[in-house]
Amino acid sequence: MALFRKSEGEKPSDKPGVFARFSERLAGTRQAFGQNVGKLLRRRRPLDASLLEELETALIAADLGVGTTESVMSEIQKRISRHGLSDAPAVYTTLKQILYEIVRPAERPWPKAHSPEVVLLVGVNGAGKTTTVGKLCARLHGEGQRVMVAAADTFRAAAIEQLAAWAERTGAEIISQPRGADAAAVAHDALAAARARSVDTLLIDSAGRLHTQTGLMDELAKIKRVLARIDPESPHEVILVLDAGIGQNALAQLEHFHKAIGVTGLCVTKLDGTAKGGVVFALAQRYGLPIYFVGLGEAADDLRPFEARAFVEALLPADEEAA
Ligand SMILES: Nc1nc2c(ncn2[C@@H]2O[C@H](COP(=O)(O)OP(=O)(O)OP(=O)(O)O)[C@@H](O)[C@H]2O)c(=O)[nH]1
Ligand SMILES: [Mg+2]
Repeated sequence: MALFRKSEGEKPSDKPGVFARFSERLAGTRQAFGQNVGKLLRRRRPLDASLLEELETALIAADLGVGTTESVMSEIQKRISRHGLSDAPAVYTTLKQILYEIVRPAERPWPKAHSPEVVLLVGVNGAGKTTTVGKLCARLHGEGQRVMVAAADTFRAAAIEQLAAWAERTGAEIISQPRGADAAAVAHDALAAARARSVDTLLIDSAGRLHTQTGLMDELAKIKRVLARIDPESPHEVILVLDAGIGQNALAQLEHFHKAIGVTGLCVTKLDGTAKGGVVFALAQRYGLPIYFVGLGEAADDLRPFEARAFVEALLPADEEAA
């Protein structure tokens, strides 16, 4: 069975549903794009140097980040001369296409290559790791999978309880040890149990940490080493969970975590409650990692596979809708 195939209610034929959900939940970021980019480009204004300068500022204000804005602007310049663009609405259409091309490679299904598929979720405090594990449990359970979670955040008793509550709600098995236990030992026991019980997917929750906390970053490396002792290819995925609300800081977090332990994919959470979702473009460009999922709310079904087209359309709607 294909892991993470689209579940009920979001088959490719159900694009309007996916588009509507993205549109509705991305209201904050859409407003940021509308106020900055949309307002500027939807007027029938001739294309000149000042328009392009204002566009550059607008993209930075919409949280694309300086580097991504620069590459977008240089691509726009190329297409202006290639296609003879002459007014703002033509640039709007071209910009949408360029933004789509940036995020399109990040829309990649999670490859199913192992059984159990071992997934380690990492990130700073409060990014949404435990909630994402819970939502993934619900999603995979809905696909008929046998799912296990490992409570490798052993710092707080509340963290273990939070995960246990998700496991109970979603029918997942849980492996935990009392607070203060060695996180790597929990991960080790969980993988051994997952193999013995023919689990399809093992999701390992981890404690929030900053890259400056060397001891905690070393702990992640230890979890990886210990897992690899049982299955040299595991963990098969290391997913960095990033809170979209932190804007450009997400990029620095990606740099640090990637350097420290090697990240294989991203989950961008809390896109529903922020105006800073433009950072997704910068994240998609950096390292070319897949964005497996986005968090569009707190409920179990608010974790959605990233859809590049729906994302761009939500932020920069078609001219007729946007007017
Ligand atoms: N609106 C919204 N809230 C979210 C989303 N994902 C997570 N949250 C909320 O963010 C808060 C923190 O989520 P957790 O899952 O506990 O974060 P964590 O990374 O496990 O936190 P630590 O274990 O303390 O490091 C909770 O209140 C979640 O409900 C999302 O996509 N949208
Ligand atoms: Mg947590």
